[in-house]
Amino acid sequence: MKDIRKKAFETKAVHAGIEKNEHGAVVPPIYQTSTFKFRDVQHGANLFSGTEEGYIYTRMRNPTVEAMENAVAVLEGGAHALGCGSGMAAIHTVFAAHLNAGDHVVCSESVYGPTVTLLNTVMKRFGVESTFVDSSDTEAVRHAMRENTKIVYIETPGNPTLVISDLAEISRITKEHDALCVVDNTFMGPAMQRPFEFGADIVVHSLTKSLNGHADVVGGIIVVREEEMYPHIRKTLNQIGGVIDPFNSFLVHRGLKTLALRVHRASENALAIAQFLEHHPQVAWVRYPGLPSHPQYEIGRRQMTGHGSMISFELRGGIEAGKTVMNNVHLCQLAVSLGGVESLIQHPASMTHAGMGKQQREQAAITDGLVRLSVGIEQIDEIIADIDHALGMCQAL
Ligand code: LCS
Repeated sequence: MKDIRKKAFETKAVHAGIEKNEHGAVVPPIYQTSTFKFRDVQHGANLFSGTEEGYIYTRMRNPTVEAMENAVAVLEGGAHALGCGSGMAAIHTVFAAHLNAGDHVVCSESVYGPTVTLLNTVMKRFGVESTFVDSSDTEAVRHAMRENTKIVYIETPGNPTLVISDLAEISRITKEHDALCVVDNTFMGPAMQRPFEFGADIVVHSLTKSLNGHADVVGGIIVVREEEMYPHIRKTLNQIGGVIDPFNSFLVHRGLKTLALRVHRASENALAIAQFLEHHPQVAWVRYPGLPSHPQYEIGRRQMTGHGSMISFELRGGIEAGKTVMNNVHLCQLAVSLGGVESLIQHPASMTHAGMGKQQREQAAITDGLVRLSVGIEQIDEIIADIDHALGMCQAL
């Protein structure tokens, strides 16, 4: 399709990345091959030297992987994308490509737990220092910047507190310091937030979440705003080797086609659930970007075109009541991960964010009583009835 980038998001989601199929295939075929045959020795040498264009080896390039990468690049509005074996592989590859011993990272304090651990362990061993800040406080980000700050890493809304950071302001501060603004856009996805429009340099995703959307793939992706950033990251990924495989790429590409439908339905459901929780006598507080009570509601309205599917809340009965709810839901499943068609509930302090340690969790307002809900696309009254029933079990405590 001509000018795919100028089409509406829903149209791009269906058609992006499928332009070049042999035999007129409507869906990109799965090139489930590790290697590609050369015509002769000269052809192989030409491909390696770059004087001829073509495929060599699937860790380097694969047509099925590229089709999915192109689709995500179009949806994010970036120049190019690189599929990775997981969201963590994408994050690590960005760090490995851009950081040297002696460099410094400023990172949102409320991010996926293993991102904190990666910076505090592996990257620290390689001589990279990190400062974790409440990135909803733009002044705190400015204050944390140092001469050697090379990356400002933002997750907004943050996992699991849903704290929202001002992407335009933070990108501006990052540029003043000649650093890169890297945004983990996993929670909103490109249907509802496109960080490049606010000045971000690199976007990363866990494809495991809404972009695939069906809880059957682990994958990640790096999207770059400018073409010139691509070759170096690609070379780094090729050396580290954390690539995605063709079959998982195919599944993600299939999931992308319904991305807009899925996330809008999940977001509608999530708003209804957040409103239900906010008025429930057992609930101490609820954080959801679509509630005017969210502390950064206005920033969210400026940079997001929806509210997303993630809710965090705490019960008046604290963690014991939270455990009762998590143990008594039936439709919502007690499992980590998020952004799928099915509703999932989990306890960050003992699960996704356990590895951060209590002190760093407390600094990031990840309380022991916080319960996280990823809302799916099931029928809304049935999800609410499930949660209502589980909340009813707390009264017996
Ligand atoms: N970024 C965010 C915001 C995430 O939530 C996750 C995983 C990752 C990166 C890493 O992606 P992965 O390597 O798992 O593909 N988040 C999870 C969560 O909250 N529950 O289980 C996994």
